[in-house]
Amino acid sequence: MKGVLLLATWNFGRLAVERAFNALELGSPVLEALETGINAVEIDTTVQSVGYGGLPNRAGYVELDAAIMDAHRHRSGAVAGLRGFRRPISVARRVMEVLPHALLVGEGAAQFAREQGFEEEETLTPEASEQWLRWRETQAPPANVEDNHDTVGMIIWTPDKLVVGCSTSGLKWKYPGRVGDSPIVGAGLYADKEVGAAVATGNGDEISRVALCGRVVFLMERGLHPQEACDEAIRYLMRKRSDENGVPPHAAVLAVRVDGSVGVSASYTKFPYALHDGETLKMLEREALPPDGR
Ligand code: SD4
Repeated sequence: MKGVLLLATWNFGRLAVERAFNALELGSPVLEALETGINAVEIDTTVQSVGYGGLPNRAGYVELDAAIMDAHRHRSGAVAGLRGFRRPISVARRVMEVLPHALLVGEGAAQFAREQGFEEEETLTPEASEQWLRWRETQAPPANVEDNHDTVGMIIWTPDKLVVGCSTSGLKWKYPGRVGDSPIVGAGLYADKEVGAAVATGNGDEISRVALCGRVVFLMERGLHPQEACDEAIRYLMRKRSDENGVPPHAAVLAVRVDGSVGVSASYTKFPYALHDGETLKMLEREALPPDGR
C-alpha cells in the first residue's frame, strides 16, 4: 500500500500501527484506522500506562485521558479524567463528531460516553490494584514522573489526510483530577493540514508548560524540517525546565510534515517508536539529545 505513513510511540506502537494498517488495508478511513490502532493498546491489560489496565491515581482509581485531531477539518475531541470506560480514544472521537466542544472532563465525559452507548466497565485490573496497594503501604513519594510515562500516540498521514491521536492513564499515583498533556490540543498533540502533525509522550505537566506539539507544528510552519522542529522544541523544553542539576524533563515527540517527511526527538534515554511506510513496519529508536540541549 503506497502513499501512507503510520507512526506510533513506544514498543507497543507496533501493535497500534499493525492494527491501524490492517484496518486501512481493509478499506477503513484514516480516522477509523487510527481509532482501531489506539484501541488495541487501550484494551491490552499488559500495558499499564494506557486505557484498561492502566495504573490508578493516588486514591486508587483509574482516570483516563485521550484526544484525537483531524487536520483536514481542523477539528478535535478529547476526554480527561474519564472513569469507567476502557477505550477513551473512541469517546474522544465521538466528542469531536457529535459535540461543538473540544474537551470533556470527569463526570461530564462519563455521562456523554453513557449517552453515546459506550459500555461502562471496570478499568482497574487486579494487577494494577495490587501495585497501588503496595505503593500505598510504602508511602513512597508521589508520581516519580521519570519512570511511568508511556502514552500511545499515533499519526497517520496520506497525501490528502492527516490524523493524530493519543491515549494514556497519565502518571501513576497522580493527584485525582490531574490532567496531563494528552487531551490538550497544542500540548500532547496538534495537526494542521497546511503544515503537519505532532504527538508527544513523557511528563505531561512539563509538556503542557511548553505547548510542545503546537510548538513543533509552528516551527515546521516557519520552514523547519520536521526533524529540526522536533529537536528545537525539545531543546526549548530542556532550556526552560531542566532542574538545577541540568536534568531535563522526560519528553519525546513524533512529527510528520504534509509532504510525508518525519521528525523524532527525545530528551532522555532511547525513545522507541514504530514506523510503517506502507510497505514495511520498522521498530526504530531515537537517541536523546544531549542534556545541555545542544
Ligand atoms: C501524562 N504524557 O499524562 C502523559 C503520560 C504518559 O507518555 O504516559 N506519557 O503526563
